[in-house]
Amino acid sequence: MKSLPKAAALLERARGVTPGGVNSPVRAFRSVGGTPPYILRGAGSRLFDVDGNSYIDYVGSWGPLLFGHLFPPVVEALRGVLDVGTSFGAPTEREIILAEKIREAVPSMQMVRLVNSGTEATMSALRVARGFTGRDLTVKFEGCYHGHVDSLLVKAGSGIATLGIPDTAGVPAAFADTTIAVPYNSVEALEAVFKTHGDWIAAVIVEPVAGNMGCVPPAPGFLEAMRALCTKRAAVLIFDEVMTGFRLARGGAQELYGIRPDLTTIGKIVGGGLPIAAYGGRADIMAKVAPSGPIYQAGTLSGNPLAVSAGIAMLDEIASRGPALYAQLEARTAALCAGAPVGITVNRVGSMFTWFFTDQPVTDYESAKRSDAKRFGEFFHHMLEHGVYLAPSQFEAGFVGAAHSEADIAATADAAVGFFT
Ligand code: HOZ
Repeated sequence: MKSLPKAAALLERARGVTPGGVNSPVRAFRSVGGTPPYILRGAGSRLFDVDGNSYIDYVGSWGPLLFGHLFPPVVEALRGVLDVGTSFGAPTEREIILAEKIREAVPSMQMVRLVNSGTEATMSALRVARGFTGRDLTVKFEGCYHGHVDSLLVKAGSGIATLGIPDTAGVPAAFADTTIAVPYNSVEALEAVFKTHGDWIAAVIVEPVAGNMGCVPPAPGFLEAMRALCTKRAAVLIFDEVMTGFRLARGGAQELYGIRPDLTTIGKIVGGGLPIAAYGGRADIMAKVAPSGPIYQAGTLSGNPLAVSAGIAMLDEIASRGPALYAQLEARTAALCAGAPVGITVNRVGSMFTWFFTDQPVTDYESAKRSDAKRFGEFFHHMLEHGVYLAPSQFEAGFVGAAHSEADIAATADAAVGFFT
């Protein structure tokens, strides 16, 4: 394992003041062991740590950095805001501009509400679905993660899967009981749940391409069947596109697969590294949100000028690069994932990818869990030693961005081949 003496000292210090020494659990490297590098700065596709190492970064702040670190248009937009004020808690024209740009890219989001994190977006979307339908139950999929919303921490992926936490302490049973979790990609299981509970289901929430159990694509027909069932039983279909939004296509997974959800949550790329997210969808549903309607949701920093300006810069860049951006991401990620050896299953959709340490197909949470965690840990540390920064968990997706050069990709593929041979 890489020796990181300065990081080790910082981690020790951090443990005295923060639980586990980190502000989000997966960062602690618990499932892979060793010490997390402490980051000094980023530039383009690279991270630089306090121990003098540099890494090609495939975490990209867990997804937002589609154009890499310190992307000049975002930096410039932020500088502009610093001259006028960083938070007003009052309406600004910028918020309208961003909401209009979101709607232009994702037409199903007819009305948009800006919030501060993906968790807030999914929490709010669920409340809106319940308020709109007058029903209480939510259907989610095992291994999907929708932030740390009480009722959505049932059979969740990401850190919950990484740390193997079965039931999160502090979530009242009454909240967890409002959620039914079914296997990802199982139309049969979804039909069965609707058969039994259809009259009480407010919403089905899904990562249309799962990223929080590693990357798991939807099987052909899965999203279509979900859409049809929700329409038939008047349940609200929520696409959690916090990870896939603006990543798999300008219009997200819903554009890629041609499915129109009722509500959508977005985050990550829409802030380019600043804390912002949004939920939105059908105008008749969103009209129920306060102050237009009776469903309450609010936030002091919602729509704050820094995050909104970064978002505008990101969406302008995405629009101006057009389909060529996604063609480039597709080609680079395909090159990275080509030539996986026997015994490894590579899942990839666009620029999201995961190397699973199993020779069996990974189509849901159960098959993802069959991956050899010990071998993944060895691979992870091999890559780190070779200057490649991957997510420290088998249950997270990797992200290629527009800042990754062909040389970055070739160096990363070489490092991986070095492990496998
Ligand atoms: N749950 C996040 C990724 N799926 C990780 C958040 C973080 O550690 O920053």
